[in-house]
Amino acid sequence: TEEQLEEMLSRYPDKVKKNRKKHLILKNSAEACQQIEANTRTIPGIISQRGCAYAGCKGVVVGPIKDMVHIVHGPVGCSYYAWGTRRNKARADDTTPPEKVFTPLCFTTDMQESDIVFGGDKKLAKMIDQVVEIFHPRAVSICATCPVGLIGDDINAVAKAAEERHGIQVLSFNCEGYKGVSQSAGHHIANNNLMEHVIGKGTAEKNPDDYVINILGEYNIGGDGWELERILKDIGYTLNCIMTGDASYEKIRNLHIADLNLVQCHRSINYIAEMMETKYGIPWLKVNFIGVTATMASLREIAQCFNDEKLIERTEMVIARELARVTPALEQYRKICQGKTAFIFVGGSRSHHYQALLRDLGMDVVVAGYEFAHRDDYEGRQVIPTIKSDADSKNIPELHPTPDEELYQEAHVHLKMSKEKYDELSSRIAFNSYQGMIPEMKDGEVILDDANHHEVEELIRMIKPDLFFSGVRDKYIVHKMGVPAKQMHSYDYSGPYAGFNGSLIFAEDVANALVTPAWKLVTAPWEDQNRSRSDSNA
Ligand code: CFM
Repeated sequence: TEEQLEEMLSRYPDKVKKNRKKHLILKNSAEACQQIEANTRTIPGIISQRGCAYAGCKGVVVGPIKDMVHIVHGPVGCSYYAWGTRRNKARADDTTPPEKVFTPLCFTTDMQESDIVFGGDKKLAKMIDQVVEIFHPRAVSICATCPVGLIGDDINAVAKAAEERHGIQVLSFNCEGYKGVSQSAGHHIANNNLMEHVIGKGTAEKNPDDYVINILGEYNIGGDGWELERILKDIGYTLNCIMTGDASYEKIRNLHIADLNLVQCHRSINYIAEMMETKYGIPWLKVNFIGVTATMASLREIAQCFNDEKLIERTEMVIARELARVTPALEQYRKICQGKTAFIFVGGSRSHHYQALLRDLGMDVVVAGYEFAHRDDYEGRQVIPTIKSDADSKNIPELHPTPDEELYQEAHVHLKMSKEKYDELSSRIAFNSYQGMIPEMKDGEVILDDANHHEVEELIRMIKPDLFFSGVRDKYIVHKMGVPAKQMHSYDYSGPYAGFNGSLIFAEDVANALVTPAWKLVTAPWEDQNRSRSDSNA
């Protein structure tokens, strides 16, 4: 209730309280448009769950590209903590042999004090030479960490010289950690650079009869992308590229040959979706492949996008077959999950996507929050023109691509239909748009931006959800409160969670967590009469 939220905020100094209040909404559909503050600086001293711009660029968008070597120019810790923990899986395929899959490796210049004092650019140049000689990658990326920007190493000049020496593309990303208020800035930097220098440079051709699609913003965490590949290929689509989960540099160069872009994670990749729409005319469709109901709805929408009855039939056939296979087991798990509540706090899209899957299991999401999403991820893209830009958002340049003289085609041509048919379809299918998370939430549920430890603990104490979904930083605190917690970034070594097979694995994991008797044996600090409040915080 409002009073409980007020109580949670009452522990803050006035100025902090005023700030945090804007990041918190109690859903009330009677209010016309509930506005949230997002993508602004975390108050110094507050322990936020956010990451940095480097994490968003190297860790999220660029790092999963498997046939490139990604060099982290910086202290070894920056590289170490972006090494494998996200579980973005990759494997060799028909265009990328095993010796060109570098995902399991970790490359860093391991900057030392002397590099900070005398500059690290020579070390970086030498490292590129060694990497090319030993590993023969198709391309190289350099990602800058905070000290690189502070001392002024010119990674762009190093990259340019190395390109000339080796004849392969060397991309430099000025994604110093401090470049933005969160990893979201890093997504934007990565999107810009890939759009300007990689996408559209390939010469692959498509078969004009094929239905060629990309999935943007799918990173193959725990193998999610492979499950989607299985389903979409089975229906009959030509899956050009999943960006960037298990993606190759080669495929990204040819991203532009698709007829339709599917956008899974809007936050991290909406820039590329939008720019490709402008430059090539390729329409994009926001999808959600998390949960059986959401997956079915997305598959049906995609099928509608191409004017082909056979595709629609085939979609229904695959859906029917998959449903028959997973429903009986899901029903069993649903009996355990029914009526339970969840608190979900993840980066910038999962807190929305997983609500569909939890609803499939009969669960309600009582609190949902994002670490670093923007207002459009909460309220919908229609608010974008009203978002105030500030010094932090101006830090990242906006690219303004124009229609490509050779490759631009109108959306209806991409989708192989008449202009009239496309206009008619657009009235039913929301191309190039996203509704955000808030419209799908129920009255009385809490929406929370950039939460911190205090707020997470207080909300759990007040609401006592049956399950908490977040990351490793608060997982164990929540365990100690007697509430099972699952990591929604890495899936705790499980997965895939996407598509039909994923729903089943997720349901099993959730049901296991709910029936584990251990949680009832933990005495939450507020239930322990012998401990004072200050003890429990210690
Ligand atoms: Fe997109 Fe992601 Fe997410 Fe994200 Fe991330 Fe992630 Fe995430 Mo962790 S790209 S915004 S920056 S869906 S790494 S795969 S789980 S915070 S909600």
